[in-house]
Amino acid sequence: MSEHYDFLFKFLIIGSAGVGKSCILHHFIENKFKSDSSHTIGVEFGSKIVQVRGKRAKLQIWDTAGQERFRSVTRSYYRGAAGALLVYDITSRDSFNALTDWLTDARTLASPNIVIILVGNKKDLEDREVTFMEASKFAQENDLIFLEGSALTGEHIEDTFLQCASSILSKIESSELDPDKMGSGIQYGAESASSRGTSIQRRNNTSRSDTNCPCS
Ligand SMILES: Nc1nc2c(ncn2[C@@H]2O[C@H](COP(=O)(O)OP(=O)(O)OP(=O)(O)O)[C@@H](O)[C@H]2O)c(=O)[nH]1
Ligand SMILES: [Mg+2]
Repeated sequence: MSEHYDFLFKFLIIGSAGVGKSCILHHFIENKFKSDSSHTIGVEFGSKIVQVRGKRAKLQIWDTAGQERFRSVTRSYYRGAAGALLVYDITSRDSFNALTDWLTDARTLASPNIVIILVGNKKDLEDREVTFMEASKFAQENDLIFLEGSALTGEHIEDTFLQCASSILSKIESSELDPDKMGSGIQYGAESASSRGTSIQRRNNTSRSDTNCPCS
C-alpha cells in the first residue's frame, strides 16, 4: 500500500489497566492477537493507513497505560487528539465504572471536538459483568459511538477505528471540524496540502513536530 494519504488523524486509546487496549492496537495493526501482552509503560505507538469515505486517512495511534502511576505521563499525550477509543472490559464492572473519569480527561485535555468511540472489549468471554444495554445507554447519554468487540477474535476491532475515522471525516465535510485549526489533531497529507495552496503549506511548516510530539 502506498504511503500517500489525504489526512492524518491523531488517535488515543484510553481506559483502565488490563482492559485490552494494547491488544486492540496490535490486532488492528498486525491482524492477530497479541498473546504475550503486559502492562504498557507510559505510551506505545502505532500507525496505519485506512480507506474511509473515499479518502485515505493515516491513523497515528497513541496507546496509553491504564495504570494510575502513569497518569501524568499519559495525560500529556491527550492534547490535540482528533479521535479516541475509550475501552472497558465487559467482564469488569470496575473498568466500566471508571469510564466517567476517563471521559472527563479526554474531553478536558484533548480537542473539545474529539470523536470518542466506546469499546466494550473481551466480548469472547462468557463471564460478563456489564450488559450491552447499560453500556449503550451510557454511550447515548455521553454522545459516544458504541461497539462491543474482541481483540482475541478480532470482532469489530477494525470497525472501531474505521467508524471513528469516518465520523471525523464527515465532521470535516460538514465543516464542524476544521483541520486548519491548531490542536484539531488533523493534518493534511502532502498531496492534499500542495493542492490546497500556500495556507496549508504554512500550517505544515509550523506544525511539523505534531507527528511525533505529544505536545501537538
Ligand atoms: N479473552 C480476551 N482477553 C483479552 C482480550 N484483549 C486483551 N485480553 C487480555 O487482557 C490482558 C490485558 O491486555 P492488554 O492489551 O495488555 O491491556 P491494556 O489495556 O493495554 O493494559 P495497560 O497497558 O496496563 O493499560 C492480557 O492478558 C490479554 O491477553 C480479548 O478481547 N479477549
Ligand atoms: Mg497496554
